[in-house]
Amino acid sequence: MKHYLILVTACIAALFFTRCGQKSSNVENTPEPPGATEKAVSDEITLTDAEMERASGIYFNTCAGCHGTTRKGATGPSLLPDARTKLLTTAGLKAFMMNGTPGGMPDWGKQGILNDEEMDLLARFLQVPPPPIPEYTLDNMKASWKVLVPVEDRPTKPEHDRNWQNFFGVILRDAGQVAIIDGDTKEMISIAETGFAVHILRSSASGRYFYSIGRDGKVTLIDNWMAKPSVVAECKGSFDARSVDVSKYKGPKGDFIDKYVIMGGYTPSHFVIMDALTLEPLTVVSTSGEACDNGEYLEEARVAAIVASHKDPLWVVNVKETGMVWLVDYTNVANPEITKIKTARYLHDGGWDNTGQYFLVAANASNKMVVVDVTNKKLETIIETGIKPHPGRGANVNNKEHGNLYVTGHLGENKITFIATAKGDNQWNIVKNLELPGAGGGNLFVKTHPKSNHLWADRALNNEVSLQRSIFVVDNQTLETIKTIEVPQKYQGRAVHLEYNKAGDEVWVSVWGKMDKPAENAILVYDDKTMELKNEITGDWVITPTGKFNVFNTMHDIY
Ligand code: DHE
Repeated sequence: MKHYLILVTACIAALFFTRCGQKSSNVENTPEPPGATEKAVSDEITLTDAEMERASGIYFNTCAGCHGTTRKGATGPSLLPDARTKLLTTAGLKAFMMNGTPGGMPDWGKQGILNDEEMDLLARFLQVPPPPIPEYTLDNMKASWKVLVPVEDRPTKPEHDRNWQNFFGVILRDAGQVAIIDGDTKEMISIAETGFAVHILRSSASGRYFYSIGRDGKVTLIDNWMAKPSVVAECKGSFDARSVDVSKYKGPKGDFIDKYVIMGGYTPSHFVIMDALTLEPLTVVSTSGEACDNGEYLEEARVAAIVASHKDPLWVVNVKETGMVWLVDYTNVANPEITKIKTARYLHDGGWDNTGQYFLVAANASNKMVVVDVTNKKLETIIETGIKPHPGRGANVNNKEHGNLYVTGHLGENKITFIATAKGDNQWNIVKNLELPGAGGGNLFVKTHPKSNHLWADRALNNEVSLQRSIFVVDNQTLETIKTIEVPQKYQGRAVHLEYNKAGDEVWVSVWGKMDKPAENAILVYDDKTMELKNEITGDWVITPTGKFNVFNTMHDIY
């Protein structure tokens, strides 16, 4: 994993800080950021050009997700010299990097991701001003755009007789690949080359295609109807990204099915609308703007979760730093109409309630869940939950006493929160805060299925190794934990992310181990009813599996 990280670090640093006309292989027109390699000097600390370039790459990979590219802070605190880092000093900053924090900062040093020399370099980098964010324009995107298999050369019906709506796309994070697995037979049928550290997959509205988005900002399009599902198009929409979704509104004549795709950029902060079948970039809209609470103008206003409404031609675009939820109408993509709703900071991940009217999103640095009434285009309510809510897409539990309950876990404390969503006096009340067995938070994902009476939760970011390796099963009626399952000892890594099969009777879990030890990585399949392990999907190709996405459940937003 380490060697790959260093390689990728170097590549991304090169993208950000190229000089003398050097070009990345992906993006021929990548512009040169002004002053990016100028020598940085603070009162006591200096970095050479080469150190600045290397430190920027390491920062980009390990820190920017939580602290922001401009280092103003988001899920994690500000890392600007004036605010904080000079006071902490090189030794103090290194201690944080080595040990992490109970609030969710990973222990990069202890995990062996950063060595002493790298932590020292990064600690010095954090005490000088950050480099500016480079531009990335529609022309840059067009230069990166490739159609590998034109639409007219793609199959008109599936080239296999597999149950493709039960396919799983599994992210092989550090291999830069996505595995397509037949959910009925558990066979790996294809490995698609997708690019650096794919973050999520989403299914097209028809389910035929998977879209992946990577930390390199690249969207790839995978065709599940091909005999061997493969990448048929790709386009890089930004330097860095986490979200992608498709147009899911049928419209009077099914006009928007497999019509558009939207990707959200972290760096630069913008969203891009592309043609869903070719990935031709069509429209770019900057998300920089005023913060929801104090009106401050923020250039770094990254796009966090994006979801697509099934009821209206709308995408819900969550702008992290400004705390604004944008409802983007895609009926006129050349000039999309946008409704901007002030909520809370910093927006991260979320999902639909069971009716598809309300979208619930974590404002994780405010310890709140925001509820947006998407049908009526307004803020519904904001709910105090716990320290750093992290729902993923959340889960919709069908509880006999309270009706539907939307569920989120928390990174910063041991709390699984159940929120009543059914209309009536109890709507938006927390009906239960569940403590899982063992101390501390670190829950990343929860999942259930309409056909199941169980909610499954991981604990991947807990400080305790045995809890990182455990998954927890909760009864949807009593809302109590009924089983704790530690993954088999032969697999060494964190148990992360859960996904049901189409029928809702199996739960798939990744064991995210080291890149150079595939035998210690696995995708485990549990029987949802008996909670027994029924399949272990392993092989040389199972390298750092993280998110898994079932075609049927993803196209219908079943969670
Ligand atoms: Fe994620 C979802 C951002 C770290 C695996 N992650 C999301 C979403 C965002 C996000 C904004 C919602 C996307 C959507 O629904 O449109 N994630 C970030 C970060 O900024 C952060 C904290 C740090 C970073 O630098 O990336 C981060 N995420 C991680 C991980 O370390 C995980 C465990 C493995 C990895 O890929 O690095 C991880 N994130 C995931 C997964 C989802 C996700 C699997 C989708 C869950 C789902 O069921 O939809």
